[in-house]
Formats: sequence, C-alpha cells, structure tokens
Amino acid sequence: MNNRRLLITAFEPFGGETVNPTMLVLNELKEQQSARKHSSCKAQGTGSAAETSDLAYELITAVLPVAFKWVSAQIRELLRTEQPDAVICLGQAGGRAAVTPERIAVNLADARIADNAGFMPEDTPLREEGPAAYFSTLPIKQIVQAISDAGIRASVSNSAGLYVCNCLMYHTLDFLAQERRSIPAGFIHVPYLPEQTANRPEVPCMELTDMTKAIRIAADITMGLERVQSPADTR
Ligand code: PCA
Repeated sequence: MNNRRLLITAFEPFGGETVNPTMLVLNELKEQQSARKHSSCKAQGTGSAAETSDLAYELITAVLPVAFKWVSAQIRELLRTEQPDAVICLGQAGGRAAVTPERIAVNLADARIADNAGFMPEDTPLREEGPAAYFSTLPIKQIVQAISDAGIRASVSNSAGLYVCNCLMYHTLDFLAQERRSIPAGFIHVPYLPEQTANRPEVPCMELTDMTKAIRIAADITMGLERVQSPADTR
C-alpha cells in the first residue's frame, strides 16, 4: 500500500437545514475505507493480495464551517499541515438534480443569505490582489463521464455561485497556486437528500448511496485509479 493522500472536505448544515449531505457522504466514505482496511489486513494475514488496489490512497477528511471568514484560514491550514496529493471539496447545491463538478471559482463573494457566522458580504473580492478566477484542476469531464456511466446524474457546472462554496474553491486553488503546488484540486456540488425535500416534491434530490458512489468514483479518478468494483460499491 502506498500512502498517497486525498483530502476531502464537507460543510456543516446552513440556511436552516439540519443536515448537509456532504457530511453524510464523508461519513460513508470513511466507513467504507475502514471496512476495506480491515478486510485488506485480514487478507494480507492469510497471504492474499485481495482488495489492495482499493487501498491505493488514504482519505483525509474535514468538515468546514459555512463561514466566509473562517474557510480561507481553515483550508490553508489543512493544506499546509496535511500536504495532500489531491483535494476534493464538497458542498450542497439545493435545487440541482445532478452531481456537479465545478469548472471555475471566481474572486468574489455576494451572498443572498447570511452565513453561519451572520456575515453577508456583497460584491466583495475574496482576495484583493488575487486573480479574477481559477479553473478546477480536477479531471471534471472524465469524472462526469464515469459517474454517468454508473447510472448517476452528473454534469459539469460552470458556476459554483458566489457563496461559501465558491469562496472555499477559490482559496484552495489560490493557496496551491501561490505555493506552486500543482496537484489536482477542485469542488463538487451535490443535490439535496430526499429527507430535505420531503415537503417540496418539486425540488430534485438524490439518494445518499448514489451521491457516495459518485464521489467515490470522482476520488478514484482523481487519484488516477481504474475503477475497481468493491463490495462497498454495491451497498
Ligand atoms: N453549500 C453552500 C455553502 C455550503 C454548502 O454546502 C454553497 O453552495 O455555497
């Protein structure tokens, strides 16, 4: 097993919601990883090499506050201390029907609702002297194709919005650019969970199992792996 590391971040609930699907996706991925580690240890104990390809990278996870003021410092600190080989940040995009890797982050905050710290910036640059925008360095087209091939709705999004998710994506790519670290990094939005739309049947949603599978596919592709079917995939 090598020790390449993928940082995946989720966000806390916001905007009156009691859950953020990204936190649940992260929990599922962590459970799957420890289940695979366990079965791999057992297999290695019996001399089998089963499932080793599933352990080709380590997950580092973090849940971030939905707060413009804290996100920048927290992601920069994580990138500095963890030194990951790739970064996928996750966020909820209520109202979208598909898993949507973002193409671009822009140097602007313009909030329609206050963040969890009560802050509501308007037409404010994220970094005064920063570039206007950064493109995702994730293989977004390949990710969309592979998720779609697995029968899950996915499409490239050309706007991460101007709220905290765009802020996180911008600061992630800005830090990596400043540090001259060219690793794959970017952002993926996921839809609401069914329980979040129970009283709003017209609003699209997606099952947690599908979201988790989609993000696992995105993670594997980002880490340069061929997709391998594992028992966790069928859960
Ligand atoms: N979605 C918000 C912020 C946190 C989240 O999960 C956004 O799209 O900006």
